[in-house]
Amino acid sequence: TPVPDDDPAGVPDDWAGGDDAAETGRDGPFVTTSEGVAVPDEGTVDRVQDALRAAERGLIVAGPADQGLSADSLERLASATGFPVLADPLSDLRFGPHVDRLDVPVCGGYDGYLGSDSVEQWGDPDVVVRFGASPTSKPLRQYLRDADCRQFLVDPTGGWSEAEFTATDLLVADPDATADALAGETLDGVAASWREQFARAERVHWDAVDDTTAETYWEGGVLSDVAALAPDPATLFVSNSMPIRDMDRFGRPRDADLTVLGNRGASGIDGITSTALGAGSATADPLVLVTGDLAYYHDMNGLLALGRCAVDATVVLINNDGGGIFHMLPIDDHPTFEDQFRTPHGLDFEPTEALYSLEFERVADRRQFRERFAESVRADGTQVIEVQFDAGDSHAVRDRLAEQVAETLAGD
Ligand SMILES: Cc1ncc(C[n+]2csc(CCOP(=O)(O)OP(=O)(O)O)c2C)c(N)n1
Repeated sequence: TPVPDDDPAGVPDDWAGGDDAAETGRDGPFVTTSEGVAVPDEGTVDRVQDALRAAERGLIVAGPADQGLSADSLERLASATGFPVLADPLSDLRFGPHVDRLDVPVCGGYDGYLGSDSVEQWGDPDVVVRFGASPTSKPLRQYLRDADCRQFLVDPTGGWSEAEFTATDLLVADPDATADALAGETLDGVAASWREQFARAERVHWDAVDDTTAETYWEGGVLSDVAALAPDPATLFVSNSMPIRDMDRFGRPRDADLTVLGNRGASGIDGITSTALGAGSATADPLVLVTGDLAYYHDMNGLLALGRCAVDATVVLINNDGGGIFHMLPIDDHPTFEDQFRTPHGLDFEPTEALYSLEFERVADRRQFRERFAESVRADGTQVIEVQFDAGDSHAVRDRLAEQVAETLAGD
């Protein structure tokens, strides 16, 4: 098609009109950005410290955050206040050396026990200091929503990023600067019994998880094993739907440098594999991706990045043939449930081995899974370890486990 003024000789030599930058690009970014650190003023620090000092039942809640509160500042604040810490898996504070170093409990099992009658009898917290976004855990969000207490939300962007709108005070300041300023004085007026209640609930929860997982091969047990067996350091990318919920409830805090990443938000399960492999290409840590079968299927093209971006990964593929999460909806006995909600596909993912030059292995039990996982995280290349489950059975195990924890907590 003839184009008016088209030059048959191609792009003229002087196309840039003498502008070197147009030809060679700039040296450096177009805009240089310098970020400041918002520090809370003295009056605010005094005011918050007064509230923390007066608290008998205080809590620190670390929600999902990228480059949020650091472990060092958390340690300082938790030591100064004596408040138990509830650490979301996406807060970057569920795992790390502070877990063993701190005298206060760093809790990771709260999703499994906060809704129980026993916890209700402990009474509401009187002060909560929150960092990051709204927690992944629905029981924790509801606990915070229902608690009649002062809630300080530290949010450097002032975005009021919470789902339940329960904060009473928004502190628009840097998380570390705020925690460090508050920790400048000892504020520990917390009742020892409050700390012990959380410590005991954690013991009961993790004992129940260990016992159940020793007896039963189930989805939650896989997440528990992944958190326990991941090498130190490691980057764990956990898909939406049940994997992140199971990591939240069954990923036990430990002294290991585990960076847990997720992709929760408007894009849903779109691009899980691509995001995980992108994260893997930006770190020297071993990369583990835990994904459901629909998420794996949805972004199978993303596996091309394994070769293109030279990433090695351990992919734990939890195949329950469809969206297992939908069993949690009250429509799981409706005639449309299978076709329109669970959407089983019956796909065999083994051919992704040849397509994307990876190693695919289907394991049959927990022992095999643990062995293959431990080998894979040390091995070169990418291994997809498929574990197959019936989603309904795994939900029944989750329910039984929560009941067992509630019963034990209710006993002496
Ligand atoms: C792009 C996109 N489409 C649809 C959804 C709705 N959705 C939420 S969870 C889910 C099921 C995911 O299934 P799977 O990855 O197998 O995990 P499981 O539910 O079995 O844990 C779906 C389809 C979504 N989040 N994102």
